[in-house]
Amino acid sequence: MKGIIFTTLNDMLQERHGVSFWEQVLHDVGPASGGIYTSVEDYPDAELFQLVTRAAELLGTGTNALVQDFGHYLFATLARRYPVFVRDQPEFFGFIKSIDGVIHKEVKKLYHNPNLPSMQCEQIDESHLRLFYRSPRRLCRLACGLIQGAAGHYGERVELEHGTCMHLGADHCVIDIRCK
Ligand code: MNH
Ligand code: ZN
Repeated sequence: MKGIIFTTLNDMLQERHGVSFWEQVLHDVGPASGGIYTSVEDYPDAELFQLVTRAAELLGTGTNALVQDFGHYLFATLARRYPVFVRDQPEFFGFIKSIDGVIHKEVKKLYHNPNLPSMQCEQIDESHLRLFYRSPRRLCRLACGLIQGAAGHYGERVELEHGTCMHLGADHCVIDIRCK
């Protein structure tokens, strides 16, 4: 996993819960990296899962909810860092449809060996987009949060429905996005 994911998790938890909370998480997890993350390096996926799991335990919230919140927060960071991707897409569904073929394709040129999901889209009707998420990392909750962040950016009120899920034994996840 790219360092930007870790530095952003660090930012979010520190901003919302204080520097001592983040230090507690690092202390409890004892990551091999020492917890000093830089955006240009790669860190083990397992380390991210450990950090999120411990933070959720300390906060008394569910891991799924925290991962989704993190996705929402992460969208703002990514959009600030790569404004061209939102600038090029005037509409919310257009933006979501551009993730696989444009955004993550560019990410592959910018970063060395990024681990990216596959996200295919099927437009059901003008207010309903169906997303097929596939990734061995099974970060569908992160995807849901990123989608919510993007919806907020485009001023859309959305309802997400995540029925079919890899965490429930399916070989892919389906996320239905409905604009209200
Ligand atoms: Mn996207 C991971 C860039 C928008 C879904 N995304 C990553 C990574 C980068 C990245 C970099 C980290 C790759 C790695 O660790 O090796 N993503 C972007 C950028 C934008 C973006 C620059 C827009 C700006 N991404 C989105 C949106 C979604 C999304 C919107 C949601 C639908 N991205 C993901 C998911 C992952 C990810 C989910 C986590 C990896 C995985 O699921 O396998
Ligand atoms: Zn899922």
